[in-house]
Amino acid sequence: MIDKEQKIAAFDPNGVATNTNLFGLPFTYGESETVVLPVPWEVTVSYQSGTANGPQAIKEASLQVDLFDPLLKDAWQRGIYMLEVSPELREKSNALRLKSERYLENLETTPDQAILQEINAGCGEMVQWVEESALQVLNEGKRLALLGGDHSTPLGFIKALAQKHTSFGILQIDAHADLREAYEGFTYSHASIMYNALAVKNVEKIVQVGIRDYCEAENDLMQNNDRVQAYFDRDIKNKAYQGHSWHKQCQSIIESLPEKVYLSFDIDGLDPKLCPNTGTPVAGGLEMSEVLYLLEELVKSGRTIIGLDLNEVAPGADEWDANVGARLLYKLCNLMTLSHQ
Ligand SMILES: [Mn+2]
Repeated sequence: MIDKEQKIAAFDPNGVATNTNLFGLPFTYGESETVVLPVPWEVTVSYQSGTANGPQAIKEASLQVDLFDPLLKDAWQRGIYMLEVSPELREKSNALRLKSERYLENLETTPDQAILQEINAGCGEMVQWVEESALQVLNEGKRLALLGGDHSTPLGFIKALAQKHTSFGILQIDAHADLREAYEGFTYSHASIMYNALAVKNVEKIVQVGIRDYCEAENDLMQNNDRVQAYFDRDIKNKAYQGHSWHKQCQSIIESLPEKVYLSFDIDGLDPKLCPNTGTPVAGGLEMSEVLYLLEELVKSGRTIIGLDLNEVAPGADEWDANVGARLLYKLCNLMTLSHQ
């Protein structure tokens, strides 16, 4: 049995991947500082499906990601280990998704309350499973990145973090506000994740960036709730057109956040050219370089990323979304590590 030091000595970070682990890294769970929890779940997806395939597709695409990170010396040596995709969870998502489609077909006429209850109970079990899985990893002193699935998946993780931290903020990158109360009747809808996060009292503040698709009720909530602060895509772009630098805009976004930050990254916050197959794409949005700059500045400010999720990545036929998702995941994990130094 060779130990981690021997694996590091034997591994060529400049060569092609020689195994099928996430990012082709040679380490076990025990040898890795960061753990990726895949949650292949898409029960309440509204438009395009496929996000449950995200974790597996990202894992496959991750073999192409170069391991050098100019910000974090020998980043790969820290170890990032992806847990197995749970086939039971995946099957449960598929079964409930079929029911959800049938329920939505009759939503305007005769919605089936029994099916709705069953879906809500099943989603509640997923939230519970994520909370328990996350706690197990956190209790071993590791950092955790959750990989969705749709945007309903991180609620259990946020609840787990609330057991570890009395107060923290959420930085949400997203096209949507996700502040709907039980969207379409679904308590744990992807469109309700931040509404549900507000029920966790340790969540001191939710700072939203890139928002460009939201309803009037969500707008009211954003305007009237001190715990929610939105940086709309329109305002970000307008300020840029008027000569305000992205650097300055990033500083005010970061100043809105407390010291401890949970990052919830919905890939649809990016320009949809980077994620054309995501569940609910919206024109506009952020460039990869803009988002990474924001996060680098966040880390530079001294704030700590206590956990993160990347969700709504659906691979599509050409795997482009998974390619973007894999590179993004590597950067996010490294930034989280950097924020703990
Ligand atoms: Mn979202």
